[in-house]
Amino acid sequence: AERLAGKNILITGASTGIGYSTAKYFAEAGAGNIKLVLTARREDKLKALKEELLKSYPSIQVFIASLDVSKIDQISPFLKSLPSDFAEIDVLVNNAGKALGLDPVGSVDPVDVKEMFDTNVLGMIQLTQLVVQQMKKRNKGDIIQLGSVAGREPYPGGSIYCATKSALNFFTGALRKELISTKIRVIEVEPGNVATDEFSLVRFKGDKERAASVYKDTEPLYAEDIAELIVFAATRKENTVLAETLIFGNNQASPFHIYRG
Ligand code: 8X3
Repeated sequence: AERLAGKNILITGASTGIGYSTAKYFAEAGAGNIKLVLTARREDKLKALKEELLKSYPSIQVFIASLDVSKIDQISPFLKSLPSDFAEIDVLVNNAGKALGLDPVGSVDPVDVKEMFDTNVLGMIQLTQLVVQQMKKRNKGDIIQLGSVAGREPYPGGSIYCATKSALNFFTGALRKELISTKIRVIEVEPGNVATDEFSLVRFKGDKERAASVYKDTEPLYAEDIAELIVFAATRKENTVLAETLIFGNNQASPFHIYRG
């Protein structure tokens, strides 16, 4: 808790899944003394989360704002609109992201290609560029990136999603190297399958059966498992950077190696 004391943490995609769990885990780990800036497209979901957080941790400060990171023109105005108490970001969690479909090259809808790149890559880059400017001025801060096993090992049907996550991985690696002389830490977590409420449902456009089949007969990771890792990374001593962490459920060892008992 001491290592998080007074910190201002910005989480994108906080309405559900890993972002939602990460907000809760930071609230808990912050022992009442942190600030959270929570963004997502759906403000009603953020409102409910804010109420829930304040009920359990009345002394934390929470600011919510509707933000679609794929609309990159809206990112700078959003940062400028933050109340002064929330304006300096100590920890940025670039969580917002999505996969759409599992179609082979030749059949991927160009609308999906654009949406994945806009969200997972261009929005993430724009937000990071703006936040890193302020972190550089203060010579501190943590940038926590949601990568994926898909950014390390491409799989059939994942051409676009894998390309976005490998773009994130290389962007992140370059940034970490640029910042070696600073106190800014650049951290990437790379999950395998995580059974969240929406990731596979969004990928398969509402097909519940297909979404459930991804995790069927395995014990997958859950959003909380990734949230725990993110908070762990943010609470290491200042000398320590969890640069890249590949994290799987115990029944998975690659996109192709999944034991279904
Ligand atoms: C999520 C993991 O395997 O669906 O990033 O690409 S996977």
